[in-house]
Amino acid sequence: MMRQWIVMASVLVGSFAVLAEDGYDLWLRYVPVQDTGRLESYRQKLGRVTVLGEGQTIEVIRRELADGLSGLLDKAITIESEMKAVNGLVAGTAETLSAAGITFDASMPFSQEGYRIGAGLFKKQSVLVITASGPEGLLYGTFAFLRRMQTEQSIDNLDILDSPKIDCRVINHWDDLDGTTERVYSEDPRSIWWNYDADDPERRWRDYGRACASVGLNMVILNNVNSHVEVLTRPRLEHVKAIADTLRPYGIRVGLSANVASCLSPEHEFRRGPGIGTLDTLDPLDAGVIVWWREKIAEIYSLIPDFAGFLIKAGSEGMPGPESYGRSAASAANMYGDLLRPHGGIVMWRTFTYDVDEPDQTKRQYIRFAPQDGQYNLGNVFLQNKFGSRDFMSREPFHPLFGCMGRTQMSLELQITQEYTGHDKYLMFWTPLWKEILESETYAAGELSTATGEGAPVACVLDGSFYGFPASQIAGVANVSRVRNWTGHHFAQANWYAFGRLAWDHELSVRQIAEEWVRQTWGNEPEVAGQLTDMLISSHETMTSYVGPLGIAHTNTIDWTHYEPEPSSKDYWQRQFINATEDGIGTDRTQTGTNATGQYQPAVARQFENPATCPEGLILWFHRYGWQDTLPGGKTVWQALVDRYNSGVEQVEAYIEIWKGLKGQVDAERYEHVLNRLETQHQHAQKYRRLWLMYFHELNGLPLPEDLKR
Ligand code: GCW
Repeated sequence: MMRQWIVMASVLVGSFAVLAEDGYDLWLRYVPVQDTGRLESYRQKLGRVTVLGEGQTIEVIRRELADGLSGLLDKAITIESEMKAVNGLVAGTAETLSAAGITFDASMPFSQEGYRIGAGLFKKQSVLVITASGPEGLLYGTFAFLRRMQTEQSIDNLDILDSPKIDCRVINHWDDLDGTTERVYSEDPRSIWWNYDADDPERRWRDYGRACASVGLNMVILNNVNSHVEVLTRPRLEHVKAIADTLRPYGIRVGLSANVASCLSPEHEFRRGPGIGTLDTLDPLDAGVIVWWREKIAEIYSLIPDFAGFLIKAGSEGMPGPESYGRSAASAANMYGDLLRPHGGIVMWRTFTYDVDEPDQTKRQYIRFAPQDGQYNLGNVFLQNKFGSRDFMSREPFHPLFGCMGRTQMSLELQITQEYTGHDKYLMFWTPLWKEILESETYAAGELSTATGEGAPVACVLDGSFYGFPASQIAGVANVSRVRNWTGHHFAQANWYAFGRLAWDHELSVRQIAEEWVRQTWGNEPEVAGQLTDMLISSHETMTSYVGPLGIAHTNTIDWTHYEPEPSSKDYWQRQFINATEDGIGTDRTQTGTNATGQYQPAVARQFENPATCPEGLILWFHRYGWQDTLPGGKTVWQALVDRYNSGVEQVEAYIEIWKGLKGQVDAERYEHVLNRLETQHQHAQKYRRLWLMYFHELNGLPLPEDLKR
């Protein structure tokens, strides 16, 4: 660990030690417990620590407990492999516990990945037990136990039973084979997977595996959905095997984005390279195509026996698709699903296509995919759907496909990275928006559903519980690069952490996740932790106030970066998602307009159509207003917009003040780094406000705020 103790004196908090840190350790810092009472009680309870069993994952558990407990308890802890005496902690699968003579009530049902922490008996004396039916569950239980201690909670009388609500919890890396990451969202352009010149790349892979496992993530797609055909060639597959071998002990299976044109012969060239096969067609029902893919899949599994499967972007943004051969997405997804099933692999077919002939962009995915409900095989085929019908805007209503696909395993795609929301330069925590989407009631269960308490929120459609589907999947687009602290902004680590925690348990609250991360990453000092948690929780709304106030979207550049504020995007996107003219702003997507609301269940449509029940944060997404019309909240549209922009700028100013007040209470290296980024964010918030209000003012002639030039 890259650490160095710096002892600092502070008038406010007395003399204390602050670590100089570079963020590489993420939330797994394992610094000594500060609360002396807690520390004493932990030390007493953990006199001996035993990990039973053998195998790669068990070794990971041993290492993690040794490092974690030695750090937290501030003394060297040796992990024993055999049960010798009581007074302590033992981790073992149900099988190894009973072989060691430990009795433990394991009667409650476990899922394969679930775990239990509680009291057991060894030689008639009590012992603290972490157990699971297999090593992966034990790994998750171990991390959960360490998390309790990192956040300085009691470990007395524990009785915890936990298991994931979603089966496939997947990170998608948009990383290219040339070693770069799409749009450099995380400071360093280099991918952690596809650079062959890195010193000790396995160390990064291992530490990545630890981080993912610590929050329960179990699958990783290593390459961009805009997939280079070349990824399925032998040398690349051997590289993938090396990554898979490194991540396997952490319970992580690797998969790849596959390009459906791979089977074509080299004369055929689509986006991302010529074919590597021998064929003249990619028609998924063609016998030769099926044979080619069967053999390719067999080759992959001969190298990587637990390969996760394929993520597929097809018929979208220049990526070839089955539609050009007159076949549906479902026929292709099922073809891959059938071939992967015998090996235990899955297919994640993306719905992100928008070349349907329909003027309102937001309606196109529904038009293409809703008629295909029931055509996708259940079990190992998923339809991976972005959270909204556009593209990871700062706020969008939940995707209408979640409310109408009762016979299809829908999966939710989130963006952990911040493509349109400030890259790694803004302090911005996605979780409030993710929860808003997960908790959105689809009314797929009918009108009375919520009244009877049996609703069908997106979360229950997604986790399969509502329709009783056999499997479930969720994906998040990564924000990781080779930058030392992984994500550029130290606070962007929180989005990675939160994605894992929510994928595991979507019922966790925003506050719980934020506070857990803050305490582990910045320390348990209550005032500091409280301020940082509040800042994190409010940060999505803050960013939205200047990036997407009242539901307008695409207010940043349409160039490759999607980063800078840019009112000159007054072309197509401006008309679709802002639609500002002399007489007003916003788009009527109700029945009197594009009728995008008609793609939702009637109760949802009514909610969005009625301005009084439409969330104010989406009002201009669904409604068009004159500049001086009054919104249900009582302000004119112009005033509400001006106020939103102002509050966005003021909130960032408040974050800077809070952060400056923490000087000396967080380590100097991370302090300076975050301060610097907050200042950039402040300049950006002002720029958004200035450029967009000036642009609107030129259209409507209404007075601008006095201090706009600030
Ligand atoms: O809007 C676009 C992004 C692309 C991305 C695409 C997608 C990887 O700008 O970078 O491609 O969405 O999600 O397929």
